[in-house]
Amino acid sequence: MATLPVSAEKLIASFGPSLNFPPQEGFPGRDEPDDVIKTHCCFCGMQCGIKLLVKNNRVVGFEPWEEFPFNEGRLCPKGVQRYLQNNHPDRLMEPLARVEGTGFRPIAWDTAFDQLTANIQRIQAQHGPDAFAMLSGVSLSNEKSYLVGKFARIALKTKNLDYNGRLCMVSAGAGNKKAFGLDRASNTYADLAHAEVVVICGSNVSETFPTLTHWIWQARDNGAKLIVVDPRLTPIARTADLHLPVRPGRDSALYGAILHQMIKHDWLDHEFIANHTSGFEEAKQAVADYDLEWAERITGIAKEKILLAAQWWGPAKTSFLLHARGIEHHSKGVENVLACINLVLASGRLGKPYCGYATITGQGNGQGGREHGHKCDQLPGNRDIENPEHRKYISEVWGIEEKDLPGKGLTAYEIIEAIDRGEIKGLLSICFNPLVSLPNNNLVRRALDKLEYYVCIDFFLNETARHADLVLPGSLQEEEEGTVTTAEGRVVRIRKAVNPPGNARSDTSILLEIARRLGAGKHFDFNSAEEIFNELRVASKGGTADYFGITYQKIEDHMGIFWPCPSEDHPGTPRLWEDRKFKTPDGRAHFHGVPYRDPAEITDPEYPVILTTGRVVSQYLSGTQTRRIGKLVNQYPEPLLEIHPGLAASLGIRQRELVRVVTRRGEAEFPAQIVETIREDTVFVPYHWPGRKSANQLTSGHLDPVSKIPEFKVCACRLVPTGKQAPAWEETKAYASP
Ligand SMILES: Nc1nc2c(c(=O)[nH]1)N[C@H]1C(S)=C(S)[C@@H](COP(=O)(O)OP(=O)(O)OC[C@H]3O[C@@H](n4cnc5c(=O)[nH]c(N)nc54)[C@H](O)[C@@H]3O)O[C@H]1N2
Ligand SMILES: Nc1nc2c(c(=O)[nH]1)N[C@H]1C(S)=C(S)[C@@H](COP(=O)(O)OP(=O)(O)OC[C@H]3O[C@@H](n4cnc5c(=O)[nH]c(N)nc54)[C@H](O)[C@@H]3O)O[C@H]1N2
Ligand code: SF4
Ligand SMILES: [Mo]
Repeated sequence: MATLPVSAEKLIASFGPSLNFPPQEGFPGRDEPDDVIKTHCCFCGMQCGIKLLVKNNRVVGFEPWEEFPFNEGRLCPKGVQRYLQNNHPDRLMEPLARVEGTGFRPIAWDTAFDQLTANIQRIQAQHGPDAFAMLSGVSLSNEKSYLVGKFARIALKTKNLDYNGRLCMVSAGAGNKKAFGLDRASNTYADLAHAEVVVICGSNVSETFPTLTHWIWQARDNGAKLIVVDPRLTPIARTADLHLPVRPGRDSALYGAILHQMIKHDWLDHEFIANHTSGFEEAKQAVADYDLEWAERITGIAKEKILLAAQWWGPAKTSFLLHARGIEHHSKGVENVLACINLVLASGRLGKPYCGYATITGQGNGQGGREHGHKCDQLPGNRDIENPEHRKYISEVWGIEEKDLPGKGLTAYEIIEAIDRGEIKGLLSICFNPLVSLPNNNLVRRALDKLEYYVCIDFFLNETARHADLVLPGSLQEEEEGTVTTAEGRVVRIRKAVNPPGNARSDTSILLEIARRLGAGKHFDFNSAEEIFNELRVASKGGTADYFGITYQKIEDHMGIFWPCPSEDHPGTPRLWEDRKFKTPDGRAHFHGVPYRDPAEITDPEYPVILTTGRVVSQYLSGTQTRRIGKLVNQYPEPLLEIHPGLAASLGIRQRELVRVVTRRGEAEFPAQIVETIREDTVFVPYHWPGRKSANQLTSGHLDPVSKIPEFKVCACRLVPTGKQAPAWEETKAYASP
C-alpha cells in the first residue's frame, strides 16, 4: 500500500489548508527557468495573459506578458500569486477512498475506477440513469466543458448535469438570449476608452476585475462620466462622477425610472427603435408610472441623483453599460438584466464604436463554459436541448440516436434539493465546491450526507470533497492544453506548462477513462485537446456561439479570436451588431416590459436589516485555491461584517465586536467592520470561507424563475451584538501568516 503523500496526511490530520510552505527541495529561486509559457491566469473572466516560468516540471514563478492586448502585462493580487498552487503541499496526489470512521485512504487508480464504475452502474440499475447526477464548473477549459456535456449525456446517460455558472452568469445569459438571441459582451473593453458615459451596475470591478479598471480609467481620462450603482461605495464608486447607492434588490425600479425619463424627455433613438427592435410599447407601458418620487421611495436613492443619471445617460452620443452579479444574483436577476438592456436599446447605442453593453463574466471560462453544453438545458454552440432540430444536429455529430440523448435536467440547486428528497442517489462533481458556494448550505450538507455514492475530481480536497466516497486527483489549468473564452468573447489558448504532480492525472484523461469503463469508449476516442476542440467546432457550427472557423493555429497567430467565427476565412467578431442582424427569431432586438417587484425576502420587524454578500480582492470564489496562499490570506484573513456607523451605533455594536447575524436559514458570527461606505439599512459579508465562517449559512434558496440563479444579493437578517471582541486585525494577520 502506498504511503500517504505529505499533503494528504496533513490535510487529513487537520482538515485545514496548509499556509506554511516548506522551502521546496530544489526550488530554483531566480535561476534561469527551463521554459517560459505564454498562457492565461486561471482565475477570473478577464483571463489576463501571463507568462509562467517552469523549472524541473514545476511552475516556479511568472512574468508579465506585455503583448497580450487586454491586460498588456498588468495583473491583480491573485494573478501574481496564482503560480503558487502548482507546488502546493496540499495538492492531491493519489485517489482517496473514504474509510468510514477513519478518513481517507489512498488507493490505486485501477481500484478507484472499478469502484466508481460499479457504483454508477448499481445506482442506475436500481433507480434509473437520472438518479446519478453530475455537477461541473467553468474554471474548466472549453474542451473540458464540451467533454463534460458529452460525457454526462452519453457515458453517464443522465439528464441531470448542471454547472457552477448557474450561481454566476445565468441571469445575464437568459436576459441576453431573450433580448439579442445571443449571449456575449457586445464589444471589447477597448470600446470603453472613448465612451461618453460609462455605467457600472452591481460590480465591484476594482476588486473583482482589477485589470478592467484600466479601461474604465482610460474612459475617465478621456472625459467620460462614470456612474456606479451599488449599495456600497466601492473603490470604483469612489472614483465615479455619480454613485447611486441602491437599496439591494431594487435595481429594476431604478432602471425603469431612467427609462421613464428617457421617454419623457425624448432621449430616444427612434430610427433604431423602429427598424431594429420590437416590444418598445410594452416596455414603455411598464414604466409609465415610474416617476422620480416613486423611484426614490423604492430604491432609497435621492431623486436628484436619479434624474442626473438620466440626464447624462439619455442624450449621450456614446456609452458603455456594464453589469455583474450585483444585479444578477436575484430572484428577479433576469428582469434586472432586461431593464438594463431596455436602457441600451432605447438609446440605440449598440454595435458602434464606443457604444457597448456587457455583463462582466465572472469565472475564468465563464463565457466559453456557458456555451458548450455544460448546462442542464443546453447543447454545444449554445443550442437548446429541447429544440428538436438542435437535438438532431448534435446527435448526428455525436453518432447517437436522438432518442438516446437525455432531455432537460435539473439545475444546480435543484439537484441538491432532489438529493435531499432522496430522488438523486449518486453524484460526480468536478470543479465545483457547492458546500461553500450554494446558498443555504445547511441544506446542502444534509443532502450530501444522504448520497449513496459521491465522487469528486479536484486538485485540492475542497470542503465538499470531504463528504465524498472517492476523491480523484485532477489537474490545474496549467497542466493541460486547451482554450478558454474571455469575458470579452475572445477565444484564447491555455498552454500546458507542466505535468500533473505525483499520481494526479489530467481531468480529461480521468473523464475519458470513466467513459471507456462505462462502455462508451467509442464516442470518446480523443488523443489531444485539439481533437476535442475540433469536434467542438463542428458541434457549435450553425449555433449562436459558432466556433467553427476558430483553429488552434489561428488563435496563436492573432492572440485570440472572437466568436462568432463561422468559417476558417472569417476573422472573428470583436464588435457585435454592427450589421443590426440580431439572432432572435424576428431578427430584431427585443425590449421587455419589466414591472417592478420586490425581492423574495423583504425585511420585517423580526429580520429588519438587509444582508448582501460578495467578494474581496484577495480571495477567489469558494476560496479553495486562494485560502491556501498565505499572502492572499494575510490581505483579508477572515470574513468581516461591513456595517454603517449609524446602524452600529443604534445596536451598540463596536469595531471588531463579534456580531451574530441571524436569518431564517441559520446564524453566524463575524467581526464588525464599521465603515461609512455602505447603506445604513444594509450589511455585507464576503462568502469565500467554509464552515462557521460561511456566509451561505445565511443566504436563501430563492431562485429566479427563469435563470434559476439563487438570490445571493439580498435576504433579511437580524444583528445581535455578542459583547465579545474579535482579536485585533494585526493578531489575525499574524495567525494567518506563513
Ligand atoms: N477577487 C475576486 N475576483 C473575482 C471573483 C472572486 O471570487 N474574487 N470571482 C469572479 C466571479 S466568478 C464573479 S461572478 C465576479 C463577480 O464580480 P462582482 O459582481 O463585481 O462581485 P460581487 O462582490 O459578487 O458583487 C458586486 C457588487 O454588487 C453589490 N450589490 C449587492 N447587492 C446589490 C444590488 O441589489 N444592486 C446592485 N446594483 N449592487 C448590489 C455589492 O455591494 C458588490 O459591490 O468576480 C470575479 N472576480
Ligand atoms: N453568498 C454568495 N455565494 C456565492 C456567490 C456570492 O456572491 N455570494 N457567488 C457565486 C458565484 S458568482 C460563483 S461563480 C460560485 C462559485 O462557486 P464554486 O464554483 O463552487 O467555487 P470554486 O471555488 O470555483 O470551486 C471550484 C472547485 O473547483 C476546483 N477547480 C478549479 N479549477 C479546476 C480545474 O481546472 N480542474 C478541476 N478538476 N478542479 C478545478 C477548485 O479547486 C475548487 O475546489 O459561487 C457562488 N456563491
Ligand atoms: S484580473 Fe482576473 S484574470 Fe487578471 S490577474 Fe486578476 S484574477 Fe487573474
Ligand atoms: Mo461567478
